[in-house]
Amino acid sequence: MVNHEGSLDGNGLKIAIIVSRFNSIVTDRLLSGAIDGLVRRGVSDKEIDIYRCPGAFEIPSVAKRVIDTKKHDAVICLGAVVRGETPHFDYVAGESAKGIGQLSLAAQVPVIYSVLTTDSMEQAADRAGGKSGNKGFDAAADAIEMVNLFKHI
Ligand code: INI
Repeated sequence: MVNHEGSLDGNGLKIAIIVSRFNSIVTDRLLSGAIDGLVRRGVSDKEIDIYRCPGAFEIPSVAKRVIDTKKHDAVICLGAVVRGETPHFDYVAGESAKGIGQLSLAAQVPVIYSVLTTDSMEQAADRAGGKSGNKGFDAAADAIEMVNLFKHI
């Protein structure tokens, strides 16, 4: 049996973060968590590029262009889509997830999906440094693990 898995050592890696501004009270916290998670695992803060876009809908188009630069070992996508009274939620959340999913299959580097989709701002805040942890911090670990896993494949 040969077990393949990626380590959580981020030394020497260059990482891109795409973060949307909509619901920035949440996405700013996801960003802080992601940076903290990367730096704590050895990624130099000079090797983190942050790209900001208006909303979660725009994340895939920005991520695609960032991937095309071939400058990064992984791309982390951060956003927060909160269900309101309109069907807009479903379109924005669906297109964002679909676009990021397509990129993750096509790209040669890991693309990490950390776009919160919640019914309320409270639920989103819980996942962005509140009682359910920080999904940005988790995304940092996922990105590093996936980079190191890809090296084994
Ligand atoms: N964008 C988000 O990131 N989160 C949301 O909750 C949201 N809602 O609810 O509308 C949202 N809308 C904006 C969208 O992402 C685009 O920026 C906009 O439609 C312009 O293309």
